Amino acid sequence: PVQPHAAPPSRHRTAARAAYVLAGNDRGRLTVAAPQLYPHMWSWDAAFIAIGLARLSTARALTELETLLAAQWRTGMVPHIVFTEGEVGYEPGPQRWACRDITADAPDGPATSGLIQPPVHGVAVRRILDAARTASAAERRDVAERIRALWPALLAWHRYLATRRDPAGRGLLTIYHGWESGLDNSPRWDAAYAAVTPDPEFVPFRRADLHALGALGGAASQRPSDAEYAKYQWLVEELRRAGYDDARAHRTLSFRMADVLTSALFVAANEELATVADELGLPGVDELIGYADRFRRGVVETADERGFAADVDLRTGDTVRTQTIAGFAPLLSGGLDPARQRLLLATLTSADWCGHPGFVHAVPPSTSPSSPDFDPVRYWRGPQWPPMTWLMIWGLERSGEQETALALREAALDQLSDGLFAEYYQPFTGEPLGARPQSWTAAVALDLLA
Ligand code: 2M8
Repeated sequence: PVQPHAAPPSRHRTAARAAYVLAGNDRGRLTVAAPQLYPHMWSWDAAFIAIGLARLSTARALTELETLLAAQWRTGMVPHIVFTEGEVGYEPGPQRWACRDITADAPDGPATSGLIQPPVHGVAVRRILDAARTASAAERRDVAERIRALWPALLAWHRYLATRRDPAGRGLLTIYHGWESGLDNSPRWDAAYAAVTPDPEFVPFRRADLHALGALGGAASQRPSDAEYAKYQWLVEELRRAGYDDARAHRTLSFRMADVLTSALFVAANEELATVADELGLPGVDELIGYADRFRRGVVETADERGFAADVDLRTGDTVRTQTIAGFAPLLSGGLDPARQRLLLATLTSADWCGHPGFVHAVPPSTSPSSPDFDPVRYWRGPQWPPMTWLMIWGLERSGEQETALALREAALDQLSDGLFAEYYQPFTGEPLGARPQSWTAAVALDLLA
């Protein structure tokens, strides 16, 4: 007999495959972002992975966050990469960062990078606690205890961001590198990168990413260009020369952007953690709500008359308006007046975005196909990224926009039903691009299918 609410069998298969992918990328206490291209732990990947793992095992999901937070710096910074020992297939590797040789702020444990990534970890903590709701009393107790143990690290991370990454208190987080945004080569950063000039003496290192992608059958046209990479590498060098010191970085780095999407995610993470604190009787509720309020104001202040948000170049003071997915940041932070909220939603579903008639799946592209900067295959300049779709669905559901959320969810599930869990997708052909299987893609699939 057909069960009216049972998911179609192909969805069960997709979920099973996603779980299999995460198990395959599991190295015990961490999940590598993608075995060939990214054989280490990445900070915001780990958060998405924990969100997916929470559907399988709250204990294993917590382990992921514990591993990441064990690599926290003395400043409270959570590094964007935690290196797995013995893996040499990624550049820049631990020798290039040399964090421990350069600053006493770096941790004694595993080697790390010296940058950050968007702080979605609070969202993951909330999801793990939610997943435990239907678990046994013993599991619920264990989850609560482990979150309690992580709490000082989580608070220190948010305090680091709110102070050292927003010293002027404007409610926007500063990034020192496009890598910090997670949207590495997004057109958002083109103007800023135009002013980054590597020292002529500086010798760029090998493009290990192209080598790894080539082995997977992918083309260089799917990754950032060599010219972009030379600048990425040079900024790492500048950061080393600044001793990984935030005060010096704010003064000396040739890339300093106020990142509106990271800031909106910070708002959401603060709100989520505040509810966790409330539920578990943990300290810091007022502080977290204070951060959420301050950064929500910061995000909304950048929005235009249609609610579309922008980044700010802190070196020039320019507001940088680009047709990228970051414009939808207010859907994650909240705070728009109802009229602009409606306009922003209409933009999201319009032909300039998800509703483009040529798209195979109506999910948001990283850059609008109407933008002159759009490139359907090149990384963050056009392709659709499943974790971004997940964030939009999550933000919409959370703010009560159920109808749009549901349509996105269905489109996302269709895209993910190829079972390949690619890093990103060509919007017009549906072609899987980049690394595969990519852990965070499998993780968000698992969560959406649950
Ligand atoms: C990509 O970034 C790394 C650098 O951090 C790279 O290209 O080598 C981005 O997509 C980033 O958002 C992601 O966290 C990382 C690992 O999946 O890969």
